[in-house]
Amino acid sequence: MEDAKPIQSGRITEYEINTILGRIQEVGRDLGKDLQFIWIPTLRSVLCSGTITDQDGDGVITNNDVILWLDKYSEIALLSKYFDYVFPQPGYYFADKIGANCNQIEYTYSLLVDILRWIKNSNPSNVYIEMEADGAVRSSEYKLQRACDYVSSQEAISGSIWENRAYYFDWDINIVPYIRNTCPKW
Ligand SMILES: [Ca+2]
Repeated sequence: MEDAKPIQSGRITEYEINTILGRIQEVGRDLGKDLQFIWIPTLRSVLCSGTITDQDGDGVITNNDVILWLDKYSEIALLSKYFDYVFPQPGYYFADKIGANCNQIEYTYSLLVDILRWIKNSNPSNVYIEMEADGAVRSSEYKLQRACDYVSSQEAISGSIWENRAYYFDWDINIVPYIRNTCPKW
């Protein structure tokens, strides 16, 4: 590829990602195994860095500006072709706000729904979601609700939870059944 582009401040280039993919496929052939190349990018790096400005020019900052911001700065649509699956981390469980280092705009449930709709509609079909939670769900109704919102937001968009998902649950796998006591489809 001649148009190798530095990704995220030059830490890795598109050319290098393609080279890693080639190596994985080569090893997979040697071993006779179907190896997969999976990417779990954090959306917080795009959503929290910088002050989100009025992208659509209507004078107010709304969900639409956040979606246009993602269109402008996310590299997921560009790079997902190199991966078997991509599971963006919405960051909603961890961040109550986004923009200017997670301190500018409320990360509301309606924004989560719009961001998941963006994941589905503005990215290739191998892009899904990472479910996110940690031990705080055990002691905080608020955190448990934020975790369960990942289920209802997928259902709001697709009528059901997405068929492929990655999971972040800190170090304790028992977090998953704990959350499922409240929202069984998590
Ligand atoms: Ca606006």
